[in-house]
Amino acid sequence: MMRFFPDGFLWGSATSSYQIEGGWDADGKGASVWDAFCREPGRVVNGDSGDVACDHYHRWRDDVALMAEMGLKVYRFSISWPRILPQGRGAVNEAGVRFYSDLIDELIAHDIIPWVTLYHWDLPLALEEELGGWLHADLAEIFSEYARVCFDRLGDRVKHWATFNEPWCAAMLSYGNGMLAPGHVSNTEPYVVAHNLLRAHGKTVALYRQKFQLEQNGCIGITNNGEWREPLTASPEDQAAAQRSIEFFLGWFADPVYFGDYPAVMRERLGDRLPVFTDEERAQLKGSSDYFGLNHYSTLFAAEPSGVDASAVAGNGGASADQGVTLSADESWKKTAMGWNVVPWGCKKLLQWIDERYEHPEIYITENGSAWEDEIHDGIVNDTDRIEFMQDYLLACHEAIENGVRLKGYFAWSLLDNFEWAQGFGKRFGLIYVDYETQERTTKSSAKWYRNLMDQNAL
Ligand code: GBH
Repeated sequence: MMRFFPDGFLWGSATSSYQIEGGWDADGKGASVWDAFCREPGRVVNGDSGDVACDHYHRWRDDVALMAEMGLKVYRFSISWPRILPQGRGAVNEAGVRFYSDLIDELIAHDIIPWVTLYHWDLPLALEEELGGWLHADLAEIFSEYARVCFDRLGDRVKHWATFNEPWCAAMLSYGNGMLAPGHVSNTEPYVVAHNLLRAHGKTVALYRQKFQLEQNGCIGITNNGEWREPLTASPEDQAAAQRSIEFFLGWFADPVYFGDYPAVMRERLGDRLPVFTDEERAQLKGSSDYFGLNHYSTLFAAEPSGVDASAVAGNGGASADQGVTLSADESWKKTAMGWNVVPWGCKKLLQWIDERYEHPEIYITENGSAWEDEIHDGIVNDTDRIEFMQDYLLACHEAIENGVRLKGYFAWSLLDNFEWAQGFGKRFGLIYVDYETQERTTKSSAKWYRNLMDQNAL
């Protein structure tokens, strides 16, 4: 049986600047917090860094040719802020603008839609050193000025913008458990950082809508990461725990964007640690996304804590313990090389949860994918686990669509194997295999499978 996706469904693949570009100090680029973080011993597995990564900064033309060969309709990538503004503000680095401008032209020449994220975690180091990064309230204004440069110089051709990729990670993993740059550990900072990220988002969307949208005729939104939390049992306590967990995760960022404020349960549990929006900020935030961008990877069970020390539970320590939920996995679930559970039905349930809570928005899955122990033999990477993963997650997406969810596109993470943050180059998510010694690219079996799917618009 062929399962068709709706007409005009946007098939794509995604990357981010620091993970693939390299050229870390090329042509006037400033340093980012990741350039500094990778140089701190012990931060990244194997001492890896994105100094060279996939050398996409120099190989972009060939990479676009590979995308065209794959039949991609959309390419989602991010702009490196310090490539455009080496100090984070002030003088524009023309070579940096030219890089993205040329890339965009090349994509359009190949009929590939550029889907551009303004921030995928590579904050200019100067802003970290001078202001303390996202802890500083001025970052909202400073970010929107950077965005203005991008709209102004690239918005004639870019019709799909996202302000932030996964603000949850940028707050919780960068300032909560220290896994991502700048590596802070705190149970107060994530809430301040999240607040400033949201303020920056609201301000930037307002700017785009007032000064650019009418003329440029594009859309703008935000991409949040959300994992499904399934109640461990049917008890009301476990059901409430699962709901609370999703509100602390996805609702933290999506509620302000759709309703203008944080979930009530966060206010109850966090009290003064949760900052308060001004009336103007609330008004700016409410309705500030033209689409619901979702990155989705996995699922866990959620339960009301029963022991004394709920915070000791794996994956739920530090500031994450504020939600008061015990997370667990089913031992029978298949796990990826990241240790994440493969639970396709969780994807369907999450899509339906979003559809219901946020009043039926247009949703794009801006990332979904998996890492496996890919190996190349005689020029072939036979990544059947990845094909199975995509197939099963897309089946779940298709079921959600049949149930009325307005899912409009799906972007596979990732186009290329790349720098997997604190995990370095050891984890491979790509549809295309990268040999980091020679920079040779090899199309995996999954890319061929995906091309066929995109061509048919059916599973
Ligand atoms: C994304 O982050 C990033 O946008 C991208 O840069 C990165 O390379 C890619 O994914 C792969 O990591 O066990 O249910 O709690 C994903 C971040 C993924 C954070 C899954 C938390 C835990 C799943 N997350 N995750 S769960």
